[in-house]
Amino acid sequence: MLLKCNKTIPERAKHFVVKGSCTPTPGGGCPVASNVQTTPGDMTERGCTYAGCRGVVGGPVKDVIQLTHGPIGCSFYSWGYRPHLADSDFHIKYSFTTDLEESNIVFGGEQKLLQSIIEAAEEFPEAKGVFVYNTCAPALIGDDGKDIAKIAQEKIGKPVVFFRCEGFAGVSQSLGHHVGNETIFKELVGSVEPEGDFSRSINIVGDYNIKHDIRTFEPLFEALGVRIITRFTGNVSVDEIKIMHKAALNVIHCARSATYIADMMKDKYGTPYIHVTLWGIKHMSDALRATAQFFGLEDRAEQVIEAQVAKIMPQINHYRSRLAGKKVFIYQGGPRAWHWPQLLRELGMDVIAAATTFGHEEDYDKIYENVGDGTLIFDNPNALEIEEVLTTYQPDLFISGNKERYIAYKMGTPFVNGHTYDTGPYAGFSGMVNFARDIDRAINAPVWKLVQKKARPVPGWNGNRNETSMAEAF
Ligand code: CFM
Repeated sequence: MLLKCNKTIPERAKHFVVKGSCTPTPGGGCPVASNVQTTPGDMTERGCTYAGCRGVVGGPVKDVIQLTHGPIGCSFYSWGYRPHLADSDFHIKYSFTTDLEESNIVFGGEQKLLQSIIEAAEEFPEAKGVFVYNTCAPALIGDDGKDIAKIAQEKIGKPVVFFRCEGFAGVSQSLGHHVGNETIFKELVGSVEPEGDFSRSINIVGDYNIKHDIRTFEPLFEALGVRIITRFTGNVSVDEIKIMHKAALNVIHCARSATYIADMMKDKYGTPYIHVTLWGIKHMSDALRATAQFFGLEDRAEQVIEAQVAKIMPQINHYRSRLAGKKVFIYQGGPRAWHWPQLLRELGMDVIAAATTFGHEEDYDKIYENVGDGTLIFDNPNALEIEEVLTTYQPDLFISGNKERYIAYKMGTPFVNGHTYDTGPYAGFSGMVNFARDIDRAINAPVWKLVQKKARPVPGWNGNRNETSMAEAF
């Protein structure tokens, strides 16, 4: 399917399908093309491998020096945009960089890296280690950062973990997740053997504590009698990562960014894992049930679920009565686009268009499974495509990130920030109420009475960037 705005890049057609009018893959999955290099001319919103490693997986570790080996911009623009909160703020408050300049590119940056690690460790003795992220520049000139990390580790007497996550390495930030998982697993997991009974313990794998999501569900697992030892990687310390191999079960939330480490733990330590969703009433209940079943605690799970659901239902029913029948366009980085259709149905709403920035085949298969016929599913959107979809599909709500917020407002579409949350947290039972409240505020805001609510095309613009410029259209 080719949008009007893609007349000049017909390669985009294979990244769009409509469920019900496309031929599924032989396995019954979604036939959309994904996880491939962006076509030249397509102004992608994707991030780089460094972004996925530093911003998503490594960055939330709360007690290490987060050091970017590269030009200063890589450090500044990866600092503080994602609210992976913790009960301390060292990882958010400071950003460290080797600040590579022209002379370092000419003569090499290794010496500067070594000095930076030592200086930062001396300046902040409270830090429990150093995470060093490689960027494009030192990778291109051939700095051996891994070797420097080894030397530095001996000098400072704390772990120095080097991530080979140079930005150009993959087609999106997704490779950075993989690099982050693999490096942390190899360098840290299992490096300490604690005493104690871990028979009723789990790791939450792939939750990054966006706006304190973990606070909504950690007490629920505790109420089952299950202890979370490591949260990979939201509100987590280096010492907790070192012992994560002791858990009896890995409970995976974000399958896209963190199944890698669970697979490696399964191979090396035999740790089983389950995939769950921790947003929404049905999903959260299912997650507690599946965890309880593993430990033979089914009765407790039913008690916890019953009490929690009873508590939130009056508010959920209130919001449902205000939101029922509304149509949603959801565009997220990856899995949230398939985690959330169920949750939106619980509020009486339907997804009519769904997209991801870097989802893989499995993510699109899950979206396909979770939406109805007629839903547009597409991959790696750009701003013009988003405008066209808002115009032609006329959703009542657009759930996406801050990059898209003003496209939505410009087009007159109510918007909720699904990446970093408008208020949050959104996970767990109590988070579901926050999510419903934010959606209600967006859709039923009085401002829509004053402006035309539905997305509309710019007058005179036919969607083809070559034929009529936006400036002419105005
Ligand atoms: Fe996993 Fe995430 Fe997501 Fe992700 Fe992200 Fe995020 Fe996301 Mo933004 S780890 S894939 S790289 S659930 S930062 S907490 S919201 S794009 S859908």
